[in-house]
Amino acid sequence: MDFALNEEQRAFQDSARAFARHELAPHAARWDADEEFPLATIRRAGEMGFLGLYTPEAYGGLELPRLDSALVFEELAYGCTSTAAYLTIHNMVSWMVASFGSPELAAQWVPRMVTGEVLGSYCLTEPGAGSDAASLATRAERHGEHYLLNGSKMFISGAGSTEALVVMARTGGPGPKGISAFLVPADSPGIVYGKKEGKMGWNSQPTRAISFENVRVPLGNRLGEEGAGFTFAMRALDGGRINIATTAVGTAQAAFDAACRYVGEREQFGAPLASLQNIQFRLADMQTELVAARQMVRLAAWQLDTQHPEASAYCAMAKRLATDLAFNVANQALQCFGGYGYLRDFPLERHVRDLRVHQILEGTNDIMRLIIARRLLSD
Ligand code: FAD
Ligand code: 2MC
Repeated sequence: MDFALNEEQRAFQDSARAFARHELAPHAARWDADEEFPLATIRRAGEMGFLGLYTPEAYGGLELPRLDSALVFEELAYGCTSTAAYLTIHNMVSWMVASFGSPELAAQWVPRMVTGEVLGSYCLTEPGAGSDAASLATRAERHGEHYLLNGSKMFISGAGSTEALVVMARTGGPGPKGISAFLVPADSPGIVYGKKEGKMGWNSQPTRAISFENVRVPLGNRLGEEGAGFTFAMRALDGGRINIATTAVGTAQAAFDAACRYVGEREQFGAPLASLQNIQFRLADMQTELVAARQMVRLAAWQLDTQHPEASAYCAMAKRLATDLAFNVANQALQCFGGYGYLRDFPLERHVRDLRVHQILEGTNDIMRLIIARRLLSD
């Protein structure tokens, strides 16, 4: 067993770190305040390969293992959590189209997704179907050579600024087996986007509801067979949960590093805060939690790469643990800053706001517990 990263992994990490420091970090506070979706920067991320990290090489992606991809996403989140998180969703979408779409559909869309010419959104959640995703009600009725899509989606990341929607919709009866997945061009007639949601964090990417009214979707835009869509959506989320976990770790590391610098400089009672044992112990716990979270994420990513039968449960464990620990680390880092941590002049409050949603989306941490418990009680 070797925990060291190899030369190639370190090289990817270094290039992501440089991109995060130069292209993301200097602008993250402004993107947050102005709620700006940084399209030009996202396209530059495409030039670096970050829009197709685990997308097959056949369609222009890097086809990296999930472990290597997680290293890159962690570094990108160090620079801007919200932008890095959108990049992970885009990667998940392009991977779905490449993996489950017909070769013709994949060849038509995926190479443009890898460059950033086409950006993607993942559309599972509905107003009435959040955690219970298999109860979704959006319908796709077949009419000859196309489907007619009707229904609505909620909380869709990137919506209104993306070109490709992967939509899970019902083609059959109730439950997961009645669900199919489709690639829907985002400008199709009959699609209406809701207002940009006002959010606590993740402000450099828009989130909107989408409604579909008699949207024509060609038969060839279905991913795989009818009824396979829910399994595709869940398989995508296994990797997605690693991504949400690793971006949480990268953000918590940024908060931790800022706290370490601050307590060395800030003096109270005639000495730097770092000389106080309670501050030292707080930092020691934060560092321990960061290492534990990171290692759990890498273990889950390795399980997914090796198609381990326990991989889905480990992805859920990694997401639950890393997002809870990362939120705690960032919150403790904010505490080290005292009142200054609460000011927008410092990045701590943004880190805490951004991290909060990692405990909610791509399956709440309660749903992660449900997945883990079902697995451990199943044998
Ligand atoms: P609910 O399912 O109503 O849950 C409410 C509470 O009840 C939670 O605490 C939950 O843990 C708990 N709960 C529910 N069921 C159980 C249970 N069986 N056992 C124990 N506790 C339970 N979705 C997409 O499809 N695409 C996106 O791009 C996307 N982006 C998002 C971006 C943001 C900023 C946000 C906030 C959400 C996004 N989502 C997206 C939706 C997200 O995945 C859902 O919000 C999430 O899955 C929870 O669903 P819900 O909000 O309906 O909560
Ligand atoms: N990989 C492959 N197949 C899977 C799977 C996985 N990880 N998870 C489930 N399946 C299959 C499962 O095997 C079953 O098929 P079969 O009967 O043939 O064995 C089928 O899918 C149904 O699974 P369940 O019986 O577990 O379905 P149930 O409805 O009981 O629970 C649950 C599913 C709760 C795990 C799922 O609804 C879930 O993950 N909910 C959370 C929703 C969520 O994560 N939303 C995220 C939206 S995206 C987002 O937030 C973004 C920011 C992008």
